Amino acid sequence: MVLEVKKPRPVWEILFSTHHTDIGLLYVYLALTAFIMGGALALVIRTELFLPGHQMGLVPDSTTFHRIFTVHGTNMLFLWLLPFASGIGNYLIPIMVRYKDMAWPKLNAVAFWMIPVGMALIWLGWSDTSWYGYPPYSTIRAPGPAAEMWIFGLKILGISSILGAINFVVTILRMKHPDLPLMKIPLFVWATLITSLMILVAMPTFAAALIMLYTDRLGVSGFFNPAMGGDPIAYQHLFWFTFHPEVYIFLIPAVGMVYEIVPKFSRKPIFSYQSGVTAFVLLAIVGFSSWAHHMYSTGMTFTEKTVFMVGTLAAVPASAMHVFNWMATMWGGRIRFRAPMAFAVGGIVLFFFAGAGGIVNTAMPLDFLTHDSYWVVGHFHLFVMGQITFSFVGFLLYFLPFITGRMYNERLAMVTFWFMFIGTSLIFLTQHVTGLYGQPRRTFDYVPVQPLIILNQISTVGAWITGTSAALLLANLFHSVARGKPANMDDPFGIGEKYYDYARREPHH
Ligand code: HEM
Ligand SMILES: [Cu+2]
Repeated sequence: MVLEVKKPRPVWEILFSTHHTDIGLLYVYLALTAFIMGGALALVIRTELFLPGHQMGLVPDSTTFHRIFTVHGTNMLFLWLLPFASGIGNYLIPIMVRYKDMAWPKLNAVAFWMIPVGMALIWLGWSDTSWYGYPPYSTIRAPGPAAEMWIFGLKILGISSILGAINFVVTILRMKHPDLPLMKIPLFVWATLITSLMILVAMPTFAAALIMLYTDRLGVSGFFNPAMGGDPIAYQHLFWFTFHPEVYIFLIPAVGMVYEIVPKFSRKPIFSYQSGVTAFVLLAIVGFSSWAHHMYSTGMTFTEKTVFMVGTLAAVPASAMHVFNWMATMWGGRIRFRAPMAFAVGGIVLFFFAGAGGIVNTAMPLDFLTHDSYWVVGHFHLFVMGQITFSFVGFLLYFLPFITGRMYNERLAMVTFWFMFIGTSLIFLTQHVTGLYGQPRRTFDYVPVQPLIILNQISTVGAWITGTSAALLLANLFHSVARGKPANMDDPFGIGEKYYDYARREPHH
């Protein structure tokens, strides 16, 4: 059951493989690469903002700044979060549903190999449309071919995730071992099933919006051009109908991973499996009922706003169900606070703050204060960097011995955790206050007043600390793969439990 890295194989054998563990690892490698590349851009952004005014040399002009945060945002969401979740899913889902591979292994390889293509388009295009690509800027002013490359890059990534989602749904629902009832599959499988179904509902809308954006740019249509009878706000509805649910598509796999970690390291079964499943389903529904909370300030009627406010607030109990479930699992458990557990628990703490900030955005009168300010940047980063990235890193460490047969350095991993936790809190909790002081997002300069300077400097120092933690993580991973101590494969974390759940019980093909 311990594999790949132990018996070296020629690289091309892995690259041309259609086996789900190989594809899974390719996804994970690509995602980690993207995380580091996107993180480097984040450091550039924050360093530029260390002082008001224009830091000569680092970012030559405001257009370059726009290009940097556009690629950073697009990269982090579509090349770090989605591929990492798909990678772990590819690796584990067939094992967890007891089938020999994904339902369609070749399709699986195709879906993976579309991602490097999309990645190349996005990085080489270096678009400045922001990851929203809102018209009219994206249709009238944004320079080509950057914007076209961004459109086609996202298009390819979107199709890839649709293909991947179909494969997951079919694998889980059709290939599942007949002796394994749906209400017995691990919660991580439920998480993957729900996110895949959400992708199938959400993505086609955005695929259509991208085509409309492209033909608008060509001048052959005017879907979003008022002069031709179009409506730029329509784009925002299409966009958020996909991308508000998308935040749950990012979040739910991370929640599934926490469900793998918390019970094992608390040495207690999950408090309530049913409430976990229920909360996944509720989150999926709520995800689609709340897209227009991104658009309170676009002039909707009071009734519309109220409906979306209630729809959005419904996410609170659904998310809280997961958190209560984790806390009740930990309660009275014999907790072993090793690094994977530290990352999971740290993620839960940041999840709490992210949710609390979200309630403020949801309350529509308050949203008029926070909208498009740094508050929002702080809020959604507590999700994407806090809860989601923390869960991913925790899971990666947890899973490492299983993949490589070797152990990472526990002490270094705990130092990494504290750096990342303190750094992330410094950046993004502070940004809430920055936003209340009125700093708008997506600008590379700010008013040189004392509070703003200090707040930005705290954020930037936090970013450097977080950057250091990422470097430590990488060093630990490399060291562990090459020279780590052989792990005790019966019980690598001393939690009195075999990796039994992840051992293949069907023959390898
Ligand atoms: C050390 C970690 C990070 C730092 C310091 C950082 C910093 C930033 C900054 C300063 C912006 C520009 C905000 C604006 O002006 O609107 C930004 C945007 C963004 N970041 Fe990050 N980021 C980090 C990690 C991440 C991660 C892990 C993700 C996703 C998983 C992510 C996703 C995004 C997205 C989606 C945007 C929005 C871009 C846009 O508004 O068009 N970031 N980030
Ligand atoms: Cu939203």
